[in-house]
Amino acid sequence: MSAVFTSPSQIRAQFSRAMSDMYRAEVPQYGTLMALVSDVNAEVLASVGAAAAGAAGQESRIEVERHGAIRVGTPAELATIRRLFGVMGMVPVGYYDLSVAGVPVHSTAFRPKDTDGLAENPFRVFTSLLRLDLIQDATLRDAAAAVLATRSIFTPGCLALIERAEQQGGLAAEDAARFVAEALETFRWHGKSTVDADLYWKLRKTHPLIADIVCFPGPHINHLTPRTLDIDIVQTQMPARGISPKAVVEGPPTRRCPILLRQTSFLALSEPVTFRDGGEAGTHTARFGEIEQRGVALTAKGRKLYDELLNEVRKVITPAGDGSNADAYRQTLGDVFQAFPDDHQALRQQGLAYYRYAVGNAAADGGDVEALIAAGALVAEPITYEDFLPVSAAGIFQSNLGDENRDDLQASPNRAAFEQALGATVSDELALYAAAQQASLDTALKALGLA
Ligand code: OOG
Ligand code: NI
Repeated sequence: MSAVFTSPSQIRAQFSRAMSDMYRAEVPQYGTLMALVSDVNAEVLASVGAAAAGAAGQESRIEVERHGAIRVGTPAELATIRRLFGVMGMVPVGYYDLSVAGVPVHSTAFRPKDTDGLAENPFRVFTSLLRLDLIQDATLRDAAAAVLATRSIFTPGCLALIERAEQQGGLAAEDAARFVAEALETFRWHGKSTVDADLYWKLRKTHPLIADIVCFPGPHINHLTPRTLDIDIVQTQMPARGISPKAVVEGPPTRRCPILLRQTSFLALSEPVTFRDGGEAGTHTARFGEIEQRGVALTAKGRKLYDELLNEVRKVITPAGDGSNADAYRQTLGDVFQAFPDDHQALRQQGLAYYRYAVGNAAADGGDVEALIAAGALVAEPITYEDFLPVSAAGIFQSNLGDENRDDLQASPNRAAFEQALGATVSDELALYAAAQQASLDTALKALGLA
């Protein structure tokens, strides 16, 4: 029966392409950035190859790989977004509390969670839910809630097709194409605010992010991020193409063996907005550009070391928004991260990162995993980190909010409330990597007759 359905991965690929086309038409710098990333990736593939850039066997995926980000206003919106992404085989993975960094949201990433789905199309969307409970001014909080209560961010056609997909267990080709077109509408930019100018400015003064989430018809996509194989080259070449990146790259330093995720962004647009009451028009800055480079996924032990080292760096130096201490920051980051092993054998043997095992060319004489690897009977490739980093995400949020005043926030992670809003639990990303590693090892040992 399912043979008549378009696969979730195909729908996801179609949707990712449609989103990219829409965003390129709305934000021309995104097109410029895509061209730059594609040039640099081609150079890297030709010079050192995919494996050296931390992307062994991922040549075809790299070309279409990107993530996006949206921010929704209510639990009901989040719950329906989950069902919408579910049609495309994207499920919530990970919980990110951004209140620790002064941003009144908590988040998850919708993404394919199995190895095959990631290989078919790794599109992900970082999705944040506004936390009205963190707005202290009760009048403003109520006004924001009232605005959100009246909007409907999904087209009727989209809702009907989500339901059909859930009931049938999939969508036929024609429905899938219509679903992609209808779903896209939720993420479109609208320059006309749904509120009066006065409320917009009040919310914006409380926190620019709150205005961005509350005052528009829907959760416009705020960036789409292509994956590059060398973020340092892209960062240095951006100015020549008329793009000025934020001063420092978020995440780990430049390394021989890339780990986790490195990201940099640029402020894209100050967009004209008009208001419901015809109040004086203004500009709103919400949409930006970003690039990412992905490395090997770290185990809990590796992640602990990463977090400790990053903390140590930030105790000595915090990157200034204006870039004035960027060189010193890079220097300190590099120095402190000397303590993080930078070759795959060490990372693997010390249990710091995850690897995918496969049968090698040499015959197996038995022995343990290390002996099999040393003999060439078994090979280990890094498993790519498919998720996000809260400290980096906060840096990305901040660099795109401007330096306007905003109220201080109380750090208060609340995963239970997030999952209740979502109507589902979020998967534990570390458990997914561990399972992928174990499954690959089991399969390889069986093939060697050693199971
Ligand atoms: C999301 C920022 C987080 C990332 O790549 O870490 C993010 C947002 O600004 O809505 O996209
Ligand atoms: Ni992003």
